[in-house]
Amino acid sequence: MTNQPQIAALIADEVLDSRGNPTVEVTVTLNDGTFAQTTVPSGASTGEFEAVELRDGDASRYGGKGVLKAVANVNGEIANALKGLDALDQRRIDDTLIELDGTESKSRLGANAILGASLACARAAAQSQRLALFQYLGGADAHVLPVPMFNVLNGGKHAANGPDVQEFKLVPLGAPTFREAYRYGAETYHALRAVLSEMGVSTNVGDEGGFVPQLDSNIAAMDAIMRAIERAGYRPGEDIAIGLDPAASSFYENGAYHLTRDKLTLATPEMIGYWKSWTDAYPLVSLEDPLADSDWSGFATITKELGDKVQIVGDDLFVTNRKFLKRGIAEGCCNSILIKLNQIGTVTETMDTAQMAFGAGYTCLVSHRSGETSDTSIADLAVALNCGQIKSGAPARGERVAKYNRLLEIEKMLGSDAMFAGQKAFAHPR
Ligand code: 2PG
Ligand code: MG
Repeated sequence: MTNQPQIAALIADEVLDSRGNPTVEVTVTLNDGTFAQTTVPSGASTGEFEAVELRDGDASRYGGKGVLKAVANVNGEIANALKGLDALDQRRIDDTLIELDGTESKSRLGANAILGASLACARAAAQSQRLALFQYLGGADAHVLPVPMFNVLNGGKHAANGPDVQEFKLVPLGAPTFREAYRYGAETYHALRAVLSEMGVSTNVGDEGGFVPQLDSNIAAMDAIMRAIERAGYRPGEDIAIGLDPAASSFYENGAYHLTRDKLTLATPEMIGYWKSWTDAYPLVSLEDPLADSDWSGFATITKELGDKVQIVGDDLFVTNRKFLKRGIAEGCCNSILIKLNQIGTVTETMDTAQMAFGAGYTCLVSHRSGETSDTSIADLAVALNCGQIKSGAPARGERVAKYNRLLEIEKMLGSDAMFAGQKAFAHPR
């Protein structure tokens, strides 16, 4: 017999996330005495085919958003099924969870319950082996520090009265190290606050810590960001590029894109033309969900037209699911995929999706959710995958900087082995 650590117990609880909504926290104990905890994030602009987050629907508690059912599923069925399993066999743990749930969408037990269990097990296993999570998940080769994408200007579903475009992100790809990239981002964030103040618009912040100015057009936000980059003393494009997540499904209705700020209603070809003009005028390196998640043929067209200039990222389109990524690869949609653990629901499936993407020459961008906690697992996941890109919101607000601060720690642990992805992270258009 081996002395592999086994799962001894799982205990879940209902806690609150950064938006004040309930979420699932799971603590796993192993028979060697190790224990580890994780908390599950939650999205607002969710893809139609994401794994299902189980909410109680009891209007008398948290407006129906309670997660007591998901918590009970962890404490009951899930704990029973996982108890005694080899804690180091993550694939078996995750397969057990998937089979136990029995649905394609993880709607019976809840993707929040399942991810909480899956990730807590991975964290406990790493700890029992005295490894950091990134080393446990990524092995000896995990050494690439991702380029952070700092969401400094929020709109869409993350910010009432903001731009239609959900995320305007600073991409400090010219920095020599992660630590310096973090500094570039924070300094430019503060410069942006000054630029917006001078313009006489609000510097209140949205769900991901970016400012929410009331501007007359979406492109006005781009100009403010360009000014902020320069004011902070950086060269747009060379030191700091720009990434966008329009989250276009959120302004797509009846077959057209409705840009309220611009007073425009656009069909797909015009929407593509709109993004083309932005790509020509600004140092854009990443464009996520530029079209709605039902607009597969539009995605193929925009990838063909702009994919050699800018990374086209599928988030709502792929929902971290191999089934949709496979279709995207076959149809030439995107050259990059957003990687979110809770869109698919287990650690193993998440990593399998990333591997499929790499195999097809797609880049991977590891992502937080708009509803977050202080859990830092995604920082480790990004390094484990050596994928070179992460987005975790602004370089401000506790739940956002927790991930970036964890990357500082990882960079220090790796010492001279650490390699900052930099420009190279964006050098592989399909
Ligand atoms: C996104 C995410 C994270 P949400 O669209 O990429 O920024 O938002 O978590 O609301 O889906
Ligand atoms: Mg997105």
